[in-house]
Amino acid sequence: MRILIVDDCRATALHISEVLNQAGFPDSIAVHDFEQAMQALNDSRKTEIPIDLIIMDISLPGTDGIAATLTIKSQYEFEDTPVIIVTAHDDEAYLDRAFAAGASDYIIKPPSKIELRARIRSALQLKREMAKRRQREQELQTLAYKLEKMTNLDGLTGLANRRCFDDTLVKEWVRNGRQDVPMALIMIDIDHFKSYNDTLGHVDGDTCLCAVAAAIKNAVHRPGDMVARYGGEEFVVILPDTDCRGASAVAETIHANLAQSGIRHPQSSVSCAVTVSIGVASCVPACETTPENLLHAADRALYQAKQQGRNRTKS
Ligand code: GH3
Ligand code: MG
Ligand code: MG
Ligand code: MG
Repeated sequence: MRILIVDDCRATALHISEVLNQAGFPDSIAVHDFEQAMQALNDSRKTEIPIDLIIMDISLPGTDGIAATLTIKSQYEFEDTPVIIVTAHDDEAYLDRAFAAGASDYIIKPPSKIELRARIRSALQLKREMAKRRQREQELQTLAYKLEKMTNLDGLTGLANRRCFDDTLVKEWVRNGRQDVPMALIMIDIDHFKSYNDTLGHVDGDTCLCAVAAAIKNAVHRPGDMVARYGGEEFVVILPDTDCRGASAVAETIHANLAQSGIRHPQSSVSCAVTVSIGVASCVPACETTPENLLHAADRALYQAKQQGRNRTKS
């Protein structure tokens, strides 16, 4: 336990340090004004030997002990460091101000060994409990973040998953409808992926899925666009404020990206490389239609792309 004593009276500082020693806290540093106190705190940060508690006099030259406490407690690194105000003042106005500034306790000088020990122990106990609570909160936050990711992201590709897609589709439907602008859906299905898996195995199949996901992701750039894994080897893209022409251009970029990555497909009837078939649909969301209608339209277009020989886009 390292304790910082801030008192402009050297004799008092020495006395407190002796009392601390007798009370079982031999490691204390005495400083005599606010600047020296900040210096000691900054040194503790640099050397990573923390100061666990501060005993602060009120009457200091320049900045008084209460203002000093306020400054120290407002710094992120020291917000949990307890400050005990020790003063000759017994005016209750100081007591109020001291606690308002963030002091943990307030002792009238001269403190007895027993009082000092009891109050220090209590302040340190509170600090430990606070640290434990903060750690628990942090663990819970990390867990909540992981859970949120797990519910919204596809574990293999890192894209949004089906659940996230369903939510976003409805939100975008409402938003684009309100703005009276078209929105587009792109459905993408890998060609002959079953034979890819059957020939090269599921591990290579998974790697291929990730590469296709990247080719799709690299084709969309607007902040509101969303790429999701719809299921198995099917992907879907939501393009807000986009008509059929704009969406078809994105689809062509997806074909081009994939051609550029040149993933070999030993069994493809289309080419030697992995290709995709794409269905595009777009509409201005209105009362008489539903997001499902748009999804079905994209799905129908995809079916046509498959029927007409794969590795193409239909709208
Ligand atoms: P088409 O050109 O008509 O789309 O033919 P296809 O073989 O791609 O279509 P089909 O629906 O018959 O096969 C899809 C295959 O996708 C079946 C399965 O082996 C594979 N698949 C689905 N999900 C995964 C996955 O998570 N990992 C891997 N490796 N393969 C998957
Ligand atoms: Mg003083
Ligand atoms: Mg499929
Ligand atoms: Mg397929």
